[in-house]
Amino acid sequence: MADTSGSISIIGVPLHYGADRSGVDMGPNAIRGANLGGRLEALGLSVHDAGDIHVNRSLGDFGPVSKLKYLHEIARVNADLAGRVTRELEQGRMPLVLGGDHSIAIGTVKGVLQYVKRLGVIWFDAHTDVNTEETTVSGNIHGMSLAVLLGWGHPDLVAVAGAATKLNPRNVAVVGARSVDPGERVFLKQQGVRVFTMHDIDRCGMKQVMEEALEAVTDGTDGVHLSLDLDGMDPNDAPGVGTPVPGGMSYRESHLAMELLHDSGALVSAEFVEVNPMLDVNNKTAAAAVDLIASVLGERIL
Ligand code: 4U7
Ligand code: MN
Ligand code: MN
Ligand code: MN
Repeated sequence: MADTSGSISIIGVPLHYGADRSGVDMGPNAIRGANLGGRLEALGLSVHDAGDIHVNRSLGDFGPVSKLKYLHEIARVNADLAGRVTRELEQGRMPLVLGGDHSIAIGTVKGVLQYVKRLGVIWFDAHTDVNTEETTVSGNIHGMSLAVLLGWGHPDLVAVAGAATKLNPRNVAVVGARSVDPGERVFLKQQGVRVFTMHDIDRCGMKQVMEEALEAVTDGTDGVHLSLDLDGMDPNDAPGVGTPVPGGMSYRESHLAMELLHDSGALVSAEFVEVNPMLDVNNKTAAAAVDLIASVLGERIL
């Protein structure tokens, strides 16, 4: 496998259809605008901005066309994204994908899976994102992306980059969960996905939770992807998200998680999603995203 440790490729995905709420499409530029490039260059990394994946802007007038809102455009954008992510890895660069809503994990992770067949995933989130067409109440695809990546969900989404391109549930760890729908609970148990809830973090601390999570995602894999939904953080520290849930991971706990993931040496790709500048307070959430990105890529206090 190519060594991507010194070279980063930023890919923006200004998609909001998976959340069915505007503003999150401005996330990539809000994160870039919080001095992302400068912070990464200060770490000695070579930073390449690949620009944004194109999203059709004119679908609002038509409204949702099926139970899965904006299914066709979301599938198309994710297929594009998957191709771009694979290409960056082939050229020796670590993909850093900026959302956009969390439905973009479908494209990011499937793109990485083309290159790293045995991939572990840390899913940092208040939610578990394992709804399907059968269980979803909202119809919002950003609540389905992890199910799709495990091979379950609408065929048009599972087919992105090939239906065989999927994760092993044993190598997936959700960290920070505190809002899980009834149908999701059943699915998670059936699949055997490791879920570290806020209760686990309260009881055992972030250090132990991340050690157990990293053990699961590195066992028999060749690399780890970080899918970080900013709503995993506490809304006091990251208010600019569309689906905030109280009682989340603090700024310091989130940092520690990133530092331990960096120290594992297993990180091959990352994405930071659900930053909504229209809901943000003084750019706090975009700034927190940049702080966490820098931490997971090796920034230290001393
Ligand atoms: B996010 C929800 F019902 N589960 O399916 C749903 F609570 O990517 C929320 O984690 C999904 O932000 C949140 O709509 C998706 C809801
Ligand atoms: Mn979430
Ligand atoms: Mn999510
Ligand atoms: Mn959300």
